[in-house]
Amino acid sequence: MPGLRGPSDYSQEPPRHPCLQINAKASFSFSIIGFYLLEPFNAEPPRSALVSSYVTPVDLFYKRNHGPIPVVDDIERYCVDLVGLIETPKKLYMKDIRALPKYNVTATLQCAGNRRTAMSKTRKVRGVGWDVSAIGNGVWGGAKLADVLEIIGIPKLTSSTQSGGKHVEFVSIDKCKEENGGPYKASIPLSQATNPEADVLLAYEMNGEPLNRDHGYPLRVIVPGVIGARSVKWLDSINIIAEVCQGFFMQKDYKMFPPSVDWDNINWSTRRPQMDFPVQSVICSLEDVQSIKPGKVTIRGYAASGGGRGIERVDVSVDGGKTWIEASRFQKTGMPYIADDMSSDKWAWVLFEVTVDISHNTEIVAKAVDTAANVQPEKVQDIWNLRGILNTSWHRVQVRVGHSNM
Ligand SMILES: Nc1nc2c(c(=O)[nH]1)N[C@H]1C(S)=C(S)[C@@H](COP(=O)(O)O)O[C@H]1N2
Ligand SMILES: [Mo]
Repeated sequence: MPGLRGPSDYSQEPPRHPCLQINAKASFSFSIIGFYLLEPFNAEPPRSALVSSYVTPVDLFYKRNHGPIPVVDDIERYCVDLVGLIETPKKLYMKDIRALPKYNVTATLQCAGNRRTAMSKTRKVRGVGWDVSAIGNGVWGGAKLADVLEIIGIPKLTSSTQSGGKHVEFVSIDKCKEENGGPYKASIPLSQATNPEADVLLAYEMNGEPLNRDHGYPLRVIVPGVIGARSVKWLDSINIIAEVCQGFFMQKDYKMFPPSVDWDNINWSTRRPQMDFPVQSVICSLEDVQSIKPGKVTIRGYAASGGGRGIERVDVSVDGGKTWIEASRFQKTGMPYIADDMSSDKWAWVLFEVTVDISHNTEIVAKAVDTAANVQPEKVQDIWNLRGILNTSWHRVQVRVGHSNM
């Protein structure tokens, strides 16, 4: 959109919740307007906040950026350009997008770098360090991309257009150093974009409120079941293209490499861009090393899988993985969670809970199984990769039991 570009410095960042743990290099600069960040704002809530509610409050939702937060102050002028391999390019204004049927989709967004810090402890990786909270569950309100694409003459369930369009590229307003000052971008297959059941949204609401600046105001893409990197914020244009997007974040980042590949022998073109996220679970009611009193302890956490797969089971061990007990799973209170059932939110995480008796120092472990019977890998070493993505290894916490006379 002409004349609408993100700021190139961090002097216009929005206010943020003081509970968030900032993971960017926390360097600041001073100007007449005060102190401001020199790096993209990357922050996550304390893990205990994640299990306090099924829907993550907006101010506690993790924030992952690659540049300054854009300023869109003239919403009347804001529009999305639909361009590329289509007959007639079109501009869609907010009123056009709001005129389409509105859907509310409950979907979990997870950064591919979630739990990276734990992976880098076995062997160094490159990337922003995240603990276990680069994930959140939101209710996203907006138009379906499948309905938007129909406006430009691409019918539902199309995998290829007559002019050879096979992918849908989302281009943002922001400016990123990885793109040499250009915008963040990503693409998804046209077949997914035009499938109404894939629930890909152009969202203008988060948890029933207008999207805020940190999360993509005025409009962002939500690609349910896929790593967060493909859910482009601050949408500027939608480009119908023949090949997968050639941007940095599709081609030189967010790809899964085997442990044998390091920075001296990497060939980026040998791997595809990561899309669905694998099965994951994390204990959130205990810190990595936690002191507790002996007796009954309730262990709580989240489990999620990509591609719309439900969570079939969450196993918890209180003896470092020798024996397991099954945790109970829930989404909405008063309604039993049944994996892959119509009554469950297919794109959303499942919270789990189990009460155990603990009398001595031990390691507590969680692992989940999804409806395709995929299981989390035991050891982080086996899935180590140089970018430190998709750490879905068994989640472990150490408990130190303090007795009353201590
Ligand atoms: N325009 C734009 N979109 C973006 C990003 C970005 O830096 N710029 N980061 C991506 C990544 S890596 C993630 S994990 C999610 C994070 O979304 P959130 O900040 O709303 O939690 O946004 C994605 N969309
Ligand atoms: Mo991410």
